[in-house]
Formats: sequence, C-alpha cells, structure tokens
Amino acid sequence: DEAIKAGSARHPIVPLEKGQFYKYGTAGFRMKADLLEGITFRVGLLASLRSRKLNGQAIGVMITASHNPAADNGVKIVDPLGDMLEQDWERYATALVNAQSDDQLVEVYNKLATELKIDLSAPSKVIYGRDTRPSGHKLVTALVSGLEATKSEHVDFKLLTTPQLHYLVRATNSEGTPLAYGKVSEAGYYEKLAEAFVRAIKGRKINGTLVVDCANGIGGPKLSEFLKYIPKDKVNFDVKVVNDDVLRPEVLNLDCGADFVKTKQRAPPSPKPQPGVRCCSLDGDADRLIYYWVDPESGFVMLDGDRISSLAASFIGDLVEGAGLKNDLRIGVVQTAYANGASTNYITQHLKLPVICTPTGVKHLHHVAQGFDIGVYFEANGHGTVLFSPDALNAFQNTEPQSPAQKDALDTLAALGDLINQTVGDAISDMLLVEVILAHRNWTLRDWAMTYQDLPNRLVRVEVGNKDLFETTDAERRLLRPEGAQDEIDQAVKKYKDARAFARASGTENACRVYAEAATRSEANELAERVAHIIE
Ligand code: 16G
Ligand code: ZN
Repeated sequence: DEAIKAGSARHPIVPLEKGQFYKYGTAGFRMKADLLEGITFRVGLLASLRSRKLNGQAIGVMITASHNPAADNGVKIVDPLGDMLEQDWERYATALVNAQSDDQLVEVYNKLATELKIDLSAPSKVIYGRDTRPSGHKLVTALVSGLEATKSEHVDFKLLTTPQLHYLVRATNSEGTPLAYGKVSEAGYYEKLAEAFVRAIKGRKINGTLVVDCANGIGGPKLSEFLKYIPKDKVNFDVKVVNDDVLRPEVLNLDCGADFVKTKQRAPPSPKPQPGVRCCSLDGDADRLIYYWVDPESGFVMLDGDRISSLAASFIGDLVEGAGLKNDLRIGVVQTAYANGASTNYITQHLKLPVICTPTGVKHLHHVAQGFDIGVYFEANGHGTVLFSPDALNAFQNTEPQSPAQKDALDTLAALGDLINQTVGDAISDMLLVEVILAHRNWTLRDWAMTYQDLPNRLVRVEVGNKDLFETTDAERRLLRPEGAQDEIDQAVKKYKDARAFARASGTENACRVYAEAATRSEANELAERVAHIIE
C-alpha cells in the first residue's frame, strides 16, 4: 500500500472539472500527453492485477495515440492472446484512474483485488512498448513505477508498432506450447512475416514499385527493418519508404498517413505523387492501411478498408473453394456502419458471403469475426485483419490434396494463416496480404478498383453541447435519443436515391460524427449537411 501511495504521489492525476471523469474508451485512455502520467501509473496497477488474475500470463501495455497529433498520447492494455482488454475490465481501469487521492487509489486497488479474488502475491508479468512520441519516455517511467509498486515482472520492448506489441504478448504466452505463435522478439516477428510472405507469393511476380507513406511514425523504421528480412532471390519486392522522419516529432501524422488520406480523400502532398504509381499509407502506429494511386486520367482513387476486406474475402473464398473446403469452413465478413454500401452489396450479392455489422471499434469487430472459421474484418478507415479458427488452420495443414491445384490452394491458405496477424489489424502484415493477392491475380490497383464502384460519401464532425445525449441502436445505424432525431434523419434520407445516413457520438473525441452516402457526390454532401443540421 505504501509503495502504491508513494508512486501515485510521484505520478499524480491531473484533476478534471467537477462532474467530469476519465474514461477507458475505444482505444484506451487517449488525450493530451501532459494529462497522462498519473493515468499511465494507474494503468500499470491494473495491468499487474489482470496478469495476477490470469495466472501470471503476460499482459501488454502499449503507449501510443495512433493517428492523433504529436502532442497527444495514449495508453491501452492488451490481453494474453494479443487481443484487446476484456470489456468488463475497462470499468476497473476507469475506477482506478478516477480515484480522487493516493489513499483512495489504494482503497480502490485493494477492493478490486478482493472482489475479483486476486491473490496479490501471485506472479505477474507485463510487457510494454511505445511509438515515437517524445512523451512516451515519461509515460514509460510512470508505467514502470506502477509495475514496481505492485512487484510485477516487466519487460520493455521499447519502440514498437502497436501490432508488434500484440504479437509479442501472444508469442510470450504461447511460447513452448503446441500453439506457439512465434519467437518472442521483434526479429521473430519479422522472420515469421518474411517466411510466410515468401511461401504465399510462391515465385509470382510483384508488379512495379510500391510507395509506402509511413505517417512519419514508428511504421517507417520498422518497415525498413522488415524489408531486410525478405530474401531478394525469392521475392522481388521493390518498396520505396517515404514520410519516415521520426526525428522531428512535430511532423508525425502531419499531412500524411492513413487517416489523412482517408478523411481528406487525397494523396499526401509530399512526396509529390507520381501518376500511376501504386501507393499506400500507414497510420502513426502502423495498424491502419489505405491504398491509392493518382490516375493520369481520372485523378485520385482510394482503396480503403472496405476494399481490402472485399479483396481478401474474395481471394480467400476462391482458395477455400479450390482447397475443397467450401462446405467445411464458414467464411464471413464483419463491417461497421461506415462501410460503403457498395462494398456490402458486392460481398453479399457477388461473393455471396454473410456480412455482420457491429459498432465502431476494433474490439467489437474482432469479437464477431471470431464466430466464423474465417472471419474477415475491416473498418473503412483501414484497420482490420482476417481471423482463422483452429479448425480452419487444421484443415489447411492436414487435408490430403487430390490434385496439384488443390495442394497449391491449401499451401497458400496455410501461408496466409502465418502472414496475417491473428491478434489485431496490422498495416505491415495487411500490406503484404494485399501484395500477395495482387501478385496472384496479376492485378494493378485499377483492376482491383474495377470490382465495384463506391457510393459517393461524406463524413462530417459536428460540435454538440453534450455528446452523451446521443444514444444509438442497431450497430450505431439508428439514434434512440435525442427523441425525434431519427425520424428527422429518416425523412432527410428519403429525399435521395440509394442514400443512407447515420449520426453517432464519437468514442474518442467530444463531438458527434455524421456519415452520409448517396448516388451522387453532391447529394451525399447535401444529405450529410442536413443530418448535421438535425443533430446540431
Ligand atoms: C479508435 C478505434 C478505431 C475506431 C475509432 C473511431 C481501435 C484500436 N481504434 O481509433 O477502430 O475507428 O476509434 O473513433 O479500436 P470515433 O469513435 O471517434 O469515431
Ligand atoms: Zn493506429
């Protein structure tokens, strides 16, 4: 108790105005970095409780604010399999962080231990990493104080992408078991991806150069490191890494990166886009991916998370059929309300695969995707992955092929099982997946874009007095409250062809977001403005 009190005094919480609370949100605690020191200390306390509760399995803590500006930071907890913190525990995190004094903190901590029947002398292990933000240093110090105050073992993996930390958590907990996920090191992550990439490409040619914009974040140095692991004699992968300046913190996510490209619907101004060249952007912690190119005729064309999702579902669906497993494995796609309606139609009508819609936030999609043998999930913003069930992985390994074509399909599926990060969306791994598919199909980005045509859409951010007044249902597609608002939205939507719109409170900012799509760009814009006006 004394150690916790002393640590808490060294890493104090910044008090909020009366009636306001810190909340473990969609992406953990995320805000201006100077508010986070005390929070991160307390997250350390929670992480060691969680590890003790789970028989000393390693818990992860990642310090990052993803695509947000350099002055922000964030802290989130990773569960033993590499997925997000179990939802029930979010409120325990919230309770610890909102304790009003050092004494009260100790009280809440001990109360949680008693209520959750946690033996405080049991072993605990926490591993952690951070992105390139300068504030990360101080937050790591606070985290370590929390871990030492609670006598938890801890391992510092230093600078990492978010998905690398998720990988390391799973690898740590599965080491030496039949389900071993990979070597417990950053090099182990690169080795696993590079080996699976070579197996999945199987000598096929990758066309042209790929320009990768790394948002001036951690993805830059990590991608450059990864590329050294690709055997040049086996795969000819010509990658140009750009926007990889991590020495000037102020340029992080500035006019570049996946979030910029997706929200502005244009290429980063620098380096000047070369017409026809295949490009993609990662976000600041390398868990989101967006592809695009500038067409000499039609201008900028973007291939976002919905496109990656439909590409992956189509390719894997074909492989499963080729492997003779169509009747054995259930493939499904998980999206959010932001998915372009055209992608949903393409997947259900053309690929004939089921689509489930969940609320925003990776944890929701991940959870639902686990219900399929092969669950493809992506948010439109480029965050996502493909999950394979143990049955699926088993079938890829142990089905006796009756023809060379069937063997080829089984081998490729098995390679994808290793290539695709099974813990969380991973921009580097997803990028390799896209490159594999394009190589197999001998497709350019234009071929990919031709599979269907996106409905024009518009996203607006609306300042509202109190975003908590907005309550949604039906996976955030309809408003329950404020009363009457949904009726008005319905009336507005009716005025347009092929239109759809919804409003929801942001989980990461104090604002509401409105999404609208319609048959033409001007109608989508108009509808978005109308709905914004309704909820203002
Ligand atoms: C967080 C989520 C992201 C989601 C976004 C929505 C994770 C790891 N990240 O960044 O998936 O799209 O929040 O933000 O879950 P919003 O609620 O402000 O629209
Ligand atoms: Zn991110």
